[in-house]
Amino acid sequence: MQPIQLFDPASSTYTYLIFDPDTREAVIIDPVDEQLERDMAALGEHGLRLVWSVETHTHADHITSAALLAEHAGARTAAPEGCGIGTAAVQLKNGDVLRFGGEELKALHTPGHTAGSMCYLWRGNVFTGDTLLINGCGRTDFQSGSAAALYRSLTEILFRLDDETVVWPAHDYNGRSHSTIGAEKAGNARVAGKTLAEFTSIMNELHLPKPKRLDEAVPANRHSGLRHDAGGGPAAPRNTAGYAGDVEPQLACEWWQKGDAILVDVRTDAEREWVGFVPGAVPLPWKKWPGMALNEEFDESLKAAVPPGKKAVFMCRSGVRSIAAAKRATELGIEAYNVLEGFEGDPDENGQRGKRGGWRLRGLPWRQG
Ligand SMILES: N[C@@H](CCC(=O)N[C@@H](CS)C(=O)NCC(=O)O)C(=O)O
Ligand SMILES: [Fe+2]
Repeated sequence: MQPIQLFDPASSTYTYLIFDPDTREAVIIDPVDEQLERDMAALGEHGLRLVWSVETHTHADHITSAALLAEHAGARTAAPEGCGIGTAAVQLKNGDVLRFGGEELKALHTPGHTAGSMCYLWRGNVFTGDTLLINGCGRTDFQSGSAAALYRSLTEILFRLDDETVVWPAHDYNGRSHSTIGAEKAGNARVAGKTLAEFTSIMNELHLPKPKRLDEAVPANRHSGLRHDAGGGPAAPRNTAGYAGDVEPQLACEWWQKGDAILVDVRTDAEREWVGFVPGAVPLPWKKWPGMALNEEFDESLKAAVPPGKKAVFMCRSGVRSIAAAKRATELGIEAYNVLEGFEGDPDENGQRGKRGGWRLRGLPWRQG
């Protein structure tokens, strides 16, 4: 069985979907935020239930959709422990195994492209991230990269796998899809037959331009792709594109209690019942993801709930769906805000939600469902 390989042309990134054919539980590796709609469609098409969203490293060239997939598809997030992705629910160590149905994905710590980078093994396949590319390898000139560490990871970890192991990289800039350990060991232009000194000198002479989205991508990817600051922030609304602004839960509550705003809870009925709800908030589940057909029922209920002249503040679990809903409300002519950190807050380093904020942990009104 082969992984499903998906390509993002803007960043030349490969995303992989693998699954257990019996239970249909699936894992996605290195998803790209702009491709959320494609990936949701792929899950639907193959009848898959996404249980894990996994990163090979903190990407510098695109933003992950891990947080979006957690919200929209219910995936748990996992990332290498050395990558500074504190929002990932599981921090992977070398040798750790992620289970999906009866299948296992095994993490191998392969530092070099970045200090935390990992590769993942599954049924004779290795997902090499930017550690090993086809006839190439990841650069080592930023994000705590190290040519010496990469040389060790390539020659002492990856090249010791069986020659037949199929190599699935995170990028290819020349249209190639996969390779094998045997082929790379024999012919990879940067590392095959090279000494450490030769490899280091090749890496030092690359002089590649900095990835165009580096400054935007790295901070966002450390928060699983959430673009807002998970640590709190200013009390005043922050400007955003496509809706009126992001607000702290306290400010949203103040507006709502003064009668200036309607509070709209876009979580599903099950989430509200299970986790807790805000008495007086309008329940209006947001079940769409970007690009999906608009839902007239949502629009009509929203227009009925928000009288002219009032603001609407949208809340979900951690602040992803609420942004989508605030954007839609804006299109409908409503002054719409997003409640930062949602009801439960982003997870902390240990996967515990709410410690960094969120409506529930800030002493704002709520009740168990
Ligand atoms: N041109 C791309 C960046 C390409 C790039 O630097 N890719 C990284 C992976 S994130 C790399 O390691 N490339 C190795 C190589 O091109 O040899 C962009 O602007 O986003
Ligand atoms: Fe990379």
